[in-house]
Amino acid sequence: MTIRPRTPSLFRPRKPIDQSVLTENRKLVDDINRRGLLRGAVSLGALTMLTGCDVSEIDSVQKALRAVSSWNDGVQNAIFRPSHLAPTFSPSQVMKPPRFNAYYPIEDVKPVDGASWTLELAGRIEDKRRWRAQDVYALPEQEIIIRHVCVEGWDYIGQWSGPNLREFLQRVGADLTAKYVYFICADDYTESIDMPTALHPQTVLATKYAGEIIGDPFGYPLRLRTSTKLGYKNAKWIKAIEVTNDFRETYWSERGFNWYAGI
Ligand SMILES: Nc1nc2c(c(=O)[nH]1)N[C@H]1C(S)=C(S)[C@@H](COP(=O)(O)O)O[C@H]1N2
Ligand SMILES: [Mo]
Repeated sequence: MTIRPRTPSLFRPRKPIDQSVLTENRKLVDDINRRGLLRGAVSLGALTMLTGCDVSEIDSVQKALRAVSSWNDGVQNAIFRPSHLAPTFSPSQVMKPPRFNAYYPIEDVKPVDGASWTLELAGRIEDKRRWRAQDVYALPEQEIIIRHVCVEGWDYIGQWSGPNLREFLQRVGADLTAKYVYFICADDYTESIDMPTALHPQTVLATKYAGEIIGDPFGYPLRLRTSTKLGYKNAKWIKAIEVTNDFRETYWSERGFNWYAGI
């Protein structure tokens, strides 16, 4: 965003901007409101105050919204406590089966064949040998009973187990000083998380739900489960993991949702 001095309005043709521009950018506005980034709700006035930008043009409104949303990625990252544990729950609170969500309905889930599936490793990883499902399933498991929070406004308690991501990354010789871990999924979905989140003690490559191998709709044979990120960061049907310093947009960040997505 360029911050430019205000031109006196006399010399500038002024198209009146109304709140409809905020409706058009609903995802960004919702994201900013949900995380309480502005005192009160998003308004054109509040955006001008916060960014110091002239938000009287449609373009700059969108830029200001993006700036507020991504500015917060840095802030969220700065206050992230790497080993602070998210609340956990008891087995009696676990919802069975879990609640399904994806960017398409459950009928359109294309099950992954576990027998032919292999996990590809890419980027800053020393040992890039592919993993078969039985080898991933033979690794030591960790169980977490945590709350899943979807931006759509619902949540549930889930019981997930599988190899701890930090241990897995160490085992394959990943560069733990790299910035991001990307997940490429069988359904053309992509997600990535920052390294501190990947190394968080409650971040798991989940293979089981409530003690049983996860069902097809929930990401069989391998999906991510974090305790500190919104639902959409938890990639299902993982087919490749890449460790990298290069930022790339992901499925939802391309569509205006906040990339950091902390809860
Ligand atoms: N591969 C893939 N992973 C995905 C999604 C998706 O569409 N594809 N949707 C995300 C969203 S928005 C949510 S809320 C959770 C839902 O996980 P669940 O079905 O296990 O509750 O998966 C996330 N991971
Ligand atoms: Mo979600």
